[in-house]
Amino acid sequence: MRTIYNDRHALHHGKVEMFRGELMPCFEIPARVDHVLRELKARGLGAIDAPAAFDDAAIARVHAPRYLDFLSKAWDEWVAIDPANAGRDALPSYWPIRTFRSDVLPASFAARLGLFSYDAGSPLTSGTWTAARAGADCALTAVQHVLAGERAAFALTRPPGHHAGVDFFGGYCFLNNAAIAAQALRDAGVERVAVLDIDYHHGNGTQAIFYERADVQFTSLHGDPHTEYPHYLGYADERGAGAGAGFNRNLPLARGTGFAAWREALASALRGIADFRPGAMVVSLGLDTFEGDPIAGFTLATPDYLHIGEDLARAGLPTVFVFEGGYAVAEVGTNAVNVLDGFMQHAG
Ligand code: SP5
Ligand code: ZN
Repeated sequence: MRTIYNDRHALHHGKVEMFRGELMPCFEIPARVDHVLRELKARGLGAIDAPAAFDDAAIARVHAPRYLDFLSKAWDEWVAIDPANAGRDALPSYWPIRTFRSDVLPASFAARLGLFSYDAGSPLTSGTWTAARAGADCALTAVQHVLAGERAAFALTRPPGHHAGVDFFGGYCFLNNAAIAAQALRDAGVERVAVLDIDYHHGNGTQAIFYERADVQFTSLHGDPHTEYPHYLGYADERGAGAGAGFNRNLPLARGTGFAAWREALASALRGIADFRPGAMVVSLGLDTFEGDPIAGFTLATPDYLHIGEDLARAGLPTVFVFEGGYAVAEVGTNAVNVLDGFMQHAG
């Protein structure tokens, strides 16, 4: 399987995130991708290519113009407030929740930082825009290879994407690479696209982007949002709305769920995807379902990821894999490549 990779991911390197009233070191760090890259090379999984450069049009198919405008200039605005900010990450401290206005773009940078985000765990850094933008190029390049007839391709990129919505960042995510890939497949003429999200956390951004659409089906296996981040979306009764009614499916699982129950849920998810008869599938590949993950609660073990790849291959669909979460840094490479390796062994 071909991997699309660019080292610009490392330009996004947050220092701290807010947790229990304290700033603690970020979990989402460049070394995550370095480990996956090393494992891909060690196991000779396939070519590792640089992405092609795409203009902003494919990204603007998913994200709002005022959000892209904000993100692309945010770092310069942050440093303009105070030159000392060059040595600090930008983290929001207030947000316009219910009863506040979101139509006004305040002059204050801090106010706009809150308007376009939903948590204090996703630092914006000097290289965030460049890294996220290169990541979207990786996803779009992976799409091109699949459109050209390759069975599958892997966008190895960070920051991750599935928590980012049309006009907000959060959950370490800034541009929704999986959604951008799915939309690109649609725009290239694939009539129905399935997005399968197997990150530990519900892909609230991806769900929201496609919630009222019948042409992109979203299915997610994740920790029960009653107890797990992102808490405010991802419940089983969210089935889509309007034209999209019936095209959204959430399979929340209790903290502590092991591979047997998780794999049954995956089988159910794949049956729903088969019923949709998609022309292609985008997999949001999070590895934070691993038993050793520091911020998640499932108990999947390293060999289980080979079986996940096998099950995904048996869906028989042209597949774009997009790297998402997974914070057990020493093991994330083996776990990710196990999925891809298991897939290729059964891709037929
Ligand atoms: C892409 C992705 O996996 N994003 C996850 C974002 C989760 N952010 C909030 C995590 C809060 C849990 N912190 C637990 C610290 C345990 N010491
Ligand atoms: Zn996650």
